[in-house]
Amino acid sequence: MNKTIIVSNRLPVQLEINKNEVKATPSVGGLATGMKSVHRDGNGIWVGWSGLTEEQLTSSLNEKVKKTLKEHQCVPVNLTEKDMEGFYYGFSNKTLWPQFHYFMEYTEFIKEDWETYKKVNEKFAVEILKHLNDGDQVWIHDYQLLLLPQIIKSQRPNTKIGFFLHIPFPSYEVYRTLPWRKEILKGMLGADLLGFHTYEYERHFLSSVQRLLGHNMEFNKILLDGREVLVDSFPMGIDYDKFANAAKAQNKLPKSERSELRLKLDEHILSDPNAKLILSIDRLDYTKGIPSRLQAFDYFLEKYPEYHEKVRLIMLAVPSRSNVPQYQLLKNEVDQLVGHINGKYSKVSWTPIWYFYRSMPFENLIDLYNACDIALITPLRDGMNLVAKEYIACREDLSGTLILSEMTGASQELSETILINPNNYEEVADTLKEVIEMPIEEQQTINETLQKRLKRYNVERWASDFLQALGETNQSESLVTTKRLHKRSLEKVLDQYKRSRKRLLFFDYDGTLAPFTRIPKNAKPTPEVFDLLDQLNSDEKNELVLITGRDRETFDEWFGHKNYNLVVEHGAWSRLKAGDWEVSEVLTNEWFESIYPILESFTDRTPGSLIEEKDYSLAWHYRGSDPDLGKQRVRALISTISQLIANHNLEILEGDKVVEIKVSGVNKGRSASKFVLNENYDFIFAIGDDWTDEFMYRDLPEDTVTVKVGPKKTIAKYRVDNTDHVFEIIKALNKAGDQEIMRIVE
Ligand code: GDG
Repeated sequence: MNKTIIVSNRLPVQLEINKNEVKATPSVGGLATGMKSVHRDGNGIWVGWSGLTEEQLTSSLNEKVKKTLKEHQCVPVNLTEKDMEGFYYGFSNKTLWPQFHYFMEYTEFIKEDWETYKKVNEKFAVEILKHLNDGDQVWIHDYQLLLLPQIIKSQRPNTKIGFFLHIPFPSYEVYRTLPWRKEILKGMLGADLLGFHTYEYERHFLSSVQRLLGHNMEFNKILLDGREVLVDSFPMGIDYDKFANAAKAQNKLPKSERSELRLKLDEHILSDPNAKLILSIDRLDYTKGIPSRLQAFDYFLEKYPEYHEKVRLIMLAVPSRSNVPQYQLLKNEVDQLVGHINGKYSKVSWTPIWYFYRSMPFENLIDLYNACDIALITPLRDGMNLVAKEYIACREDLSGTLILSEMTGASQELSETILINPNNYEEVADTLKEVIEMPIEEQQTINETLQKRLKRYNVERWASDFLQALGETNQSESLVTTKRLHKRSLEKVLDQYKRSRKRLLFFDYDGTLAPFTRIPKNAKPTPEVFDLLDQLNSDEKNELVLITGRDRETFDEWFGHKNYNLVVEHGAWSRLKAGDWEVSEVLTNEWFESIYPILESFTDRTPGSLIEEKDYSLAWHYRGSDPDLGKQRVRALISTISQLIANHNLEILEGDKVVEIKVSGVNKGRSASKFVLNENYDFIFAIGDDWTDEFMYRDLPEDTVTVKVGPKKTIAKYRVDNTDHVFEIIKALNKAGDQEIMRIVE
């Protein structure tokens, strides 16, 4: 039976070692809950670090740990203290975490940490591969494992891999500063499905991929050599019923059974009809904006003294990553601020802040959600923020108000609540006042909408939506209908080639015989290309045609000394063997003078773009430009020249990062078809990468062997990945031709 392998930095169980005996308690975190059914059903396993370093594990203990974890369907990845230092405290939490949360001043780029990060990602892969069978799928979580998808994909190309990032993906301008930016993106692109909490993060990721790796995209699909990566947003939900039911159950408890914490909180509420409790819960992390929140609260108390003795901030800060220096500094800062504010405003009967620096049991967490009138959740950056959602889920009578930072992923889904900019103390203070005064009906209207949404899109739904999308990947129309020219199909083509008497072979140039270059003039044919083409051309059964959109002058310079058939400018000019160039259509270029100045003005305003002037057409290249700007300019250009196009009987061809304006009706299909009329060919072959080559595939006889280079949509029969594969095919054709000659000689 096929299974899902879940992978995250930590396993979803807590281990306790007592006198060499191991006890495991399942974690109750959001991820563990969301994954429960995926993990338990169908023999799923979870791979991750157990929390114990190799140094802590004696060999007998190691066996016990493994055995205990196995009972919980968990597989440990063993890490040393040094691994943890470089991988977790180092690269994950001193580089990726601050950078992805826009804390550039805390971001460190340390080569050794990067090396350890790579090594640990490999260690995870080794463990996964031991358990990975054909048909299994893998779901990898979070920023500690960004390289893992590609490591697995390279070993098991047929395995479906999903990846979900729980933290923000930063804008390109921030991401580009990472020294290992390309390696990280390539690592992530090993996945078939990449999930983010919000569309913003998805957009930032796509933009970085486009700018740094130059891959083509179709909406949210990234087209790689021979496969696609789907990128989408899946906002993570909570275990709604668990929180709502726990809150209900606690509200029902008689006073005698309530926790001490709850009784103390109730005491404050009952002290004054206008008393309010404000809640703040986070891991103690600089991204959560705790010092700013305290400063805003200080400002509120200063600006609105009428709330002294009435309002109290209940602040729970859960210890986190205390090995990282920034977290120690933050702890000191928060301690000082709390001391300062309490010192400044406290009265004998009132302290404005109750501060807890610890983790609380689940029941107490519910007490806090239940008892507090306002939740003040103001991170400076947060991938999602589940606390905000949990607070809403716990409000049984629909009272209470969530004040939420617009820098959290959750703010996208909870837009009906009160959103603030956490850096604006004035706004936070005024909002607090406003919310304290907010009529209950208004609170209820907001919470009703939010509760419905959170109940529907809960964490299980999140997990199942993700897995459904993963299941549907790789079934895109273009990949299904166009076969890859693999060993078997190539053998069939070669066999046909050998048996034929007269062959016609069309080769596009750029992207087919030469990889793309930023400056078109630099894509000169290499000696290898000449060797391959010469050999093809020397077989007298072959009629070789190079067919291109390029200008005549360049092709004459590059191929003029060869006796190949050449067709340039999409068919405006042709040269048969070593003959003279002939205009194949009655063409004019008088229209250049009206179009050229417009192209010039676009070039001036689009850095990296350039105009290519051919005899009968003009091409505007934008491969060197910002991809988004390029696309935007093309739309504007087309709309600017549309009237002129109609007047001069011209047409626009949109190629790969180029737009070409030429006389209508001249295309590769029409020019290729003319060759077919000359002879009775029994093998016709056409290969190209651009959509202008689609005219050939369309117009050549039906039994033509048509091949598309690259991942874009096509009507060709076969597909290959890149120019290297094209060379392999030519080599195979040459070899097939040779063998045939050998047979005749023998
Ligand atoms: C990362 C991203 C993203 C907190 N204190 C206690 C306690 N908690 C529980 C809460 C909540 C969870 O911890 C915290 O989740 P958050 O989402 O708020 O924040 P991160 O830990 O930073 O999580 C974040 C998340 O991943 C999921 O993708 O939302 O943006 O940074 O569930 O209830 N639980 C208990 N005692 C506590 O004292 N029992």
